[in-house]
Amino acid sequence: MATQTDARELHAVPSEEDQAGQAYFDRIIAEDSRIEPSDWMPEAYRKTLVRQISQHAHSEIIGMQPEANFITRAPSLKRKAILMAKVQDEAGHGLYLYSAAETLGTPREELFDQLLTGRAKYSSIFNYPALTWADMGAIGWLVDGAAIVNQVPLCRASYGPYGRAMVRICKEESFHQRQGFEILLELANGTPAQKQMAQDAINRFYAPALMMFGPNDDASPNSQQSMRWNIKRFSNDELRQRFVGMIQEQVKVLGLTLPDDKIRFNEETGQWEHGELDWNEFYEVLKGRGPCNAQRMERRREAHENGAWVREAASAYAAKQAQKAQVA
Ligand code: BYC
Repeated sequence: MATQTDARELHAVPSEEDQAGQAYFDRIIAEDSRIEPSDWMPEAYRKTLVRQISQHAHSEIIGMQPEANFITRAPSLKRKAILMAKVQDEAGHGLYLYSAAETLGTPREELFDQLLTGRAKYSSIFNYPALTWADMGAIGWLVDGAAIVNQVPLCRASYGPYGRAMVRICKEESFHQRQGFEILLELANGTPAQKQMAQDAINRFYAPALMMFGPNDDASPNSQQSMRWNIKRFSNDELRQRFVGMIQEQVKVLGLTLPDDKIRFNEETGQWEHGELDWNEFYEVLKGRGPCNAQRMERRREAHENGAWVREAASAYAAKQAQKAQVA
């Protein structure tokens, strides 16, 4: 009888099917082509994708909260309609992404459970409060702006359903960024108090937006492997520097400033440089100790419970339709 160790060793020898699968996978990645749901893929690749795509989905869903709080406080009907559309877009992004993650074999209920029990991460940025109307501008310009810089390369991610979902998401994010910029532009050209409100929002969101790209490259455990698999195309620092270069130009149009006197273009490296970020603060937020973590999670759990009847009704309807189809 095989001992446990023997059984593990036997299991460690890849089957012919796995070897052929691995060879196919390696070729597709080397050709910079796409892996589809029915293709063989290494378990670690599948796991990384479920992790990243589901965290991204959770971020979209939790990310609805800071802006949703301002729908009733928008300064005009037009602003209210635009903000409602934006928040709905974020819900849509969450749904495309949960669908993409499900194609990897993890059911949505399990992903929800991971979020609701605090086992899954979501973007650090959404644990900061939105205090004034100008924050709607700063979120659109800086948060959606950072999201675009991070996500445009993900349109070329090697996993087909993820890359395809990102194409539509990025189109909508560019509208979001422009609406945020426009809110700030109007405030910046308003009264001195309005201009100050816009500056204050930028001051508060600048560093947290830069942290959205993740830890510095030398502290990023997943980047190298994700880049080898063509999931990520650029490192966290490369994208962060690109973002700084972009916003330091745009802020001039606003007639406002970024709260960082270390921003400069390094001619030698061809990269933008910026001041040190407070990584202690970042890890505190990741551990659930940011300014709004508890509030965001409480609100999410409440919304999930309140939506139970919708899920039940949808399941009952689906079961009824399936039964009808069987009878027919
Ligand atoms: N916040 O090895 P690393 C939006 C985690 S939604 C929290 O560099 P990776 C919007 C990371 O997950 C925007 N956690 O990781 C919505 C990892 O932990 P685990 C959301 C972070 O995966 C509504 C650990 O730290 N965008 O735009 O190679 C309204 C080490 O990091 C963060 C996406 O999700 C963070 N900021 O790279 C408005 C984009 N950074 O999993 C706007 C897709 C890092 O090992 N995701 N961590 O326990 C990605 O591109 C990558 O997952 C990341 C991290 C760049 C975020």
